[in-house]
Amino acid sequence: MFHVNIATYIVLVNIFSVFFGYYGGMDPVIHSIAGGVMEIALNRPERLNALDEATLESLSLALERAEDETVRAVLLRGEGRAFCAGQDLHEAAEGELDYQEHLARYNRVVLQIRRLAKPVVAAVHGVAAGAGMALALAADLRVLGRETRLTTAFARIALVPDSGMTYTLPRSVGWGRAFELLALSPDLDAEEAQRYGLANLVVDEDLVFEEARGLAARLAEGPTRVYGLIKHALDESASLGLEEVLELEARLQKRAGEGADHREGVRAFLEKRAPRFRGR
Ligand code: LHQ
Repeated sequence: MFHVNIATYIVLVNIFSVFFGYYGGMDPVIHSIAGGVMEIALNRPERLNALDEATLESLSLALERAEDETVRAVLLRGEGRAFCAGQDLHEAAEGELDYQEHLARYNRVVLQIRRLAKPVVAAVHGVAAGAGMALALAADLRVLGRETRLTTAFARIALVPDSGMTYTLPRSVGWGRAFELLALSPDLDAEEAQRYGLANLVVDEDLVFEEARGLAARLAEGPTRVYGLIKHALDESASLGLEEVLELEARLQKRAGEGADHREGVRAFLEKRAPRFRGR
């Protein structure tokens, strides 16, 4: 009887560990912090990191944590062979999604990335499609692999662009190209993406994470508070006239000028040494 119980116990423990290992280990977004960089990875490789409700909620939570002052730069990437294939079409096919309501989750994430007062680097390998491409465009810098493809994808399934794509895309590629990329949804290779200003850096496919980590680490050692102000200035300038932009720049310059990093930058210049910025 005792042996039966032990055996039953072992079987139950195994079932539980498989169950919790599966669900616990399948967190749709994983994140870690090291050296001032928060690395956030979409973690649904079997679906090319397609975004469903749970993934978007989890991504939003990770981005909330990125506001912590110990985080000075963020790296966004995907597990498996792709960055992100956009909305999970299995979830969409279930027919229970109210798209307008669901988009509130995307909108929150996009605004979190844009309003995060520190740089966000997207390490885009494999493919980025639909809202996955929009996420990459919401980041401040993009590192692509030579084999990486970008496609807007929305019109392929008769949808309009979302997740800020009609804002970010024409600002990079220009008005004339934007309609073409949104309506015809070609596969853009990394070289074209770079020509259109959509890629900051194109590297060998297997070096995407390494190069993006290097870039994020370098940013994390920079004047990160000022990076946040640059980001804010660029975003605001999109909807302002020249006079307002000039006033905004003056206000932000006052804030930058009062920062410890500015004092350190000037001191380092005069002392002919490298500055040690602390993001203050
Ligand atoms: C996927 C997906 C995917 C699920 C690949 N979902 N499984 C917002 C809110 C509300 C409503 C709707 O939309 C939006 C925003 C959007 O993002 S709309 C745009 C949605 N995304 C797409 O339309 C892209 C769909 N995917 C593709 O076109 C291709 O998979 C790409 C070009 C991304 C990659 O192609 P391949 O490298 O040839 O890979 P694959 O097609 O063989 O995919 C591999 C697996 O991943 C496959 O599963 P399986 O079980 O057959 O191996 C796909 O079903 C799955 N997968 N994308 N979005």
